[in-house]
Order: sequence, then C-alpha cells, then structure tokens
Amino acid sequence: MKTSFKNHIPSSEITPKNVYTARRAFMRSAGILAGTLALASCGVSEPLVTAEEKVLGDPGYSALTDERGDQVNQLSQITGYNNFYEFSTDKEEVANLAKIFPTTPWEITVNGLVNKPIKLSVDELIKKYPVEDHVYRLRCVEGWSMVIPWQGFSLANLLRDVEPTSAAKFVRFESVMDLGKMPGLANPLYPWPYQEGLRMDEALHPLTLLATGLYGGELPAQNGGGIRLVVPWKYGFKSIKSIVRIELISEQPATLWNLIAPNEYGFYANVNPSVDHPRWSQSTERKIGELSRKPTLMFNGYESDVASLYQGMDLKKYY
Ligand SMILES: Nc1nc2c(c(=O)[nH]1)N[C@H]1C(S)=C(S)[C@@H](COP(=O)(O)O)O[C@H]1N2
Ligand SMILES: [Mo]
Repeated sequence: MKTSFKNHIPSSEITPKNVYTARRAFMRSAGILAGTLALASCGVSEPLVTAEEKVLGDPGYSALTDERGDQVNQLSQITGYNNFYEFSTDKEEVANLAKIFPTTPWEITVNGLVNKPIKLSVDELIKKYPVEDHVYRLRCVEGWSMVIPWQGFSLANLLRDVEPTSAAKFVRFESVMDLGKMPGLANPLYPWPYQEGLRMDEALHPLTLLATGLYGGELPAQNGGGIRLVVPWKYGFKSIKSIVRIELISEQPATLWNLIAPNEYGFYANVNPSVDHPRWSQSTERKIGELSRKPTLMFNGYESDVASLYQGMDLKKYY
C-alpha cells in the first residue's frame, strides 16, 4: 500500500501513536494531571494543558512539515481561526463560543444501505481503529490554508466493517445540532444541519480521514470534536465537523453549501487552481501566518494519490 501520504513524520520528534493512544486512554480514566506526570517520567514531551485541564497538544508536533516542506501551523492558529458556522460566522469568535461545547462522550451512528449498522462512541472507535498521525494541508475555498497535524484513522476501516450493500453509492455526513450551545444555528440563512457527502470511492480512499485529535491532543470543539472528516484534496468545507451520523445512500446527497449556492460550491469541490470561484481566483492561497501568497496545487498537492478517481470527468463541469 502507498504510504507517501503519511508525510514521513520523524518518529523521534513526536509521540509514537501507541503511546499517544495509551496516553489518551489513561488521561480519560485517571485524570489528566496524573497522566502528565506519569508521561514526563517516561520521556514523552509534556502536553500543553489548559485551565480546564484539557490536553491541547504536544509541542513536539510544531516541527513537522507537509510534503511541500511547509511547517505545520501553530496550535494557536489552528485552534483560533475556524470556520464553524453553527457557532459563528466570525472565525476568531468560534473558539470562545465553543468552550462550553461538550465533545466527550461522543456517539456516532453509521446506517443506511449497510448490512451492519452501528452506533459507537469515539472512545470505542479509537480502540477499534488504531490512531495514526497525518500532516495535511487544509485549503479553504476562501483562499487561505493551514498545515495541520491530525490524529485519526481512515474512514475506509469503519465503512468496511458496516458492510455497505451493493446499492450504496454515496456517503452522507451530518453534523450535530445542539441548539442550546451553538448560537449560529439560530441564523436562518443556513439550511441546517450542516451536511456533506462523498462518492463511495472517495470515501474509501485511504487519505480520507476521520480525525479524533490534532497536535497530539484531543480534538478541540472548534475543530470539530468529538469527531470530524478530513478530505485533504478537497476544499475545507467538505471536511465536516462534529459528525453524529454517517449514512450510506444510493443517490448523491444534498450538501449545505451546495443548497445555498450551487454555482459557487459544487458537490465535488476538488481543490483546482484552474477553476475559479465565480467571485475570486483560486490560483493562489495565503497560508495563515504568512504574508505572501503561493500557488495553489491541483488537488491541493495530492494529485498523484487521487487524480485517478476523476479520470475522464470534466472537472470544470463537476467542480
Ligand atoms: N459542521 C461544520 N463543519 C465545517 C464547517 C462548518 O461551518 N460547520 N466549516 C468548514 C470549512 S469552510 C472549513 S475551511 C473547515 C475549517 O476547519 P478548521 O477550523 O478545523 O481549520 O471546516 C469545515 N467544516
Ligand atoms: Mo472553508
């Protein structure tokens, strides 16, 4: 199997995933401060802990780079500049509003055209599917990007276990609607819930991740905790946050952004520098933290991994 997408993370620089998984489980059961002390004694870099004693991340991750050589963004950038309209349309306000949003325990239902529908907690998922590190570039359709070190597992693992029937052609994802804790849901301009979709082969691609953490810590609410999708070759809006339901279906599903503006946000939403947004160019992007813009790459730099999925398709028509 191809492993280039794992981004050559030097294992000396970060917490090995088995230690990470053990740490997470241990912190859940024994309390985070005790976990921190125990880990300090076995040589793992000490996690950053907030006032609420949530594990924010492992500073060792900040040295990582993506395949393009871009260093991962700072944790404060990744957790402080967010699109999450259920909270707010103001990217710098989301983190603050999300502080009271509970991400644990978190349950997810997988059903529809499958032989074995399931309902599982994120803790159960992490035990079932070993968590891996993936450094991915995230390219927002608005023209900015970040490089983010995720922890998660390939969605394909979960999909295979529910045994999709031969009628299943698409996967539909739905975000949580917590009216009491997500003030943005009161905004009537958006057809809630946030929903997204992938074609089956896209969903089964090994690059397609269900993320359960970032920077070696828990997945913050503002980044889509308890669990979110990450599809690195597509514009960021496909990477739906705080998922409560995954449904296998036969027809291409509606998506929130496509319902709002079908001419601006297509179902495929593959990053493509030669297909402009109707209101702006997509040929360049600004990495958060940098001043100058750089070229946007076809399929966000993952062309060799995913171009074959779209062979023979007119990417200007299926944008
Ligand atoms: N449920 C939900 N998921 C969402 C969004 C949202 O508003 N609601 N915004 C999307 C957009 S436009 C982007 S760019 C990414 C941002 O992810 P990040 O905040 O973790 O960088 O989340 C995507 N997933
Ligand atoms: Mo976005």
